[in-house]
Amino acid sequence: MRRLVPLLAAAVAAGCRGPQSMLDPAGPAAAAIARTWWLMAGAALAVLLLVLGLLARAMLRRQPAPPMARPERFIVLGGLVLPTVALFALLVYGTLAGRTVIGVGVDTDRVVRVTARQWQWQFEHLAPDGTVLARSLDRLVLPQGEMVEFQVGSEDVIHSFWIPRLGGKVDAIPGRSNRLRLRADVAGAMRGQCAEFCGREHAHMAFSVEVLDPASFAGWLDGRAAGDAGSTP
Ligand SMILES: [Cu+2]
Repeated sequence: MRRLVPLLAAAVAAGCRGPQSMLDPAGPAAAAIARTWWLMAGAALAVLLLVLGLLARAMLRRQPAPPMARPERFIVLGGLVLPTVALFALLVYGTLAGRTVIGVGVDTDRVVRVTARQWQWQFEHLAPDGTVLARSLDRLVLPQGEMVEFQVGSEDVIHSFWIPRLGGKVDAIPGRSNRLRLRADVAGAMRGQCAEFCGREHAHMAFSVEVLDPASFAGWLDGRAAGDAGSTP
């Protein structure tokens, strides 16, 4: 048992990592989502343990319980007050966390236009005047530590842009440009995925994300701008 517990804990923790794990956040938006997830999981576990404890107490009781003086109080407290307070607290916490997840009001360092189509992702780094500095397909290259505004749209059906280690999803809708601001604080490779069923190849509509340190990113962007901005990766 002494060996089993650390082994089990290691196995469970290993399941939380990986290039597409929302429980392994690499930026502020994903960190806010992971915090909310752990809070909800902890609260749900506490309620489950409470209910199981009460159930065990009732089942193990040898004598029949004496009748309650005011049984309706049990219903009002457990059935109305407890869920109302718990859900309201969660609503307030989730709404406040939502501002961090979308990046409301934060300053951005650069803009990337994301265009989804069946079944491919196109990424374009834009200059302040809107010209395309670099274009890539199914491969997103980002600078470490910079807040990036993604302008997400679609050419055909509704898709959903999602990089679990960086933040939440945003729908890619034809005729619209949805905004999402994300920052990658950790250099390295991760994975993004279309999160809205969009047809036969939906499950394969993934893309790689490469987060480079600022100097390497500047080199990559210069190489792209030098003449092959229109080419694929
Ligand atoms: Cu899709």
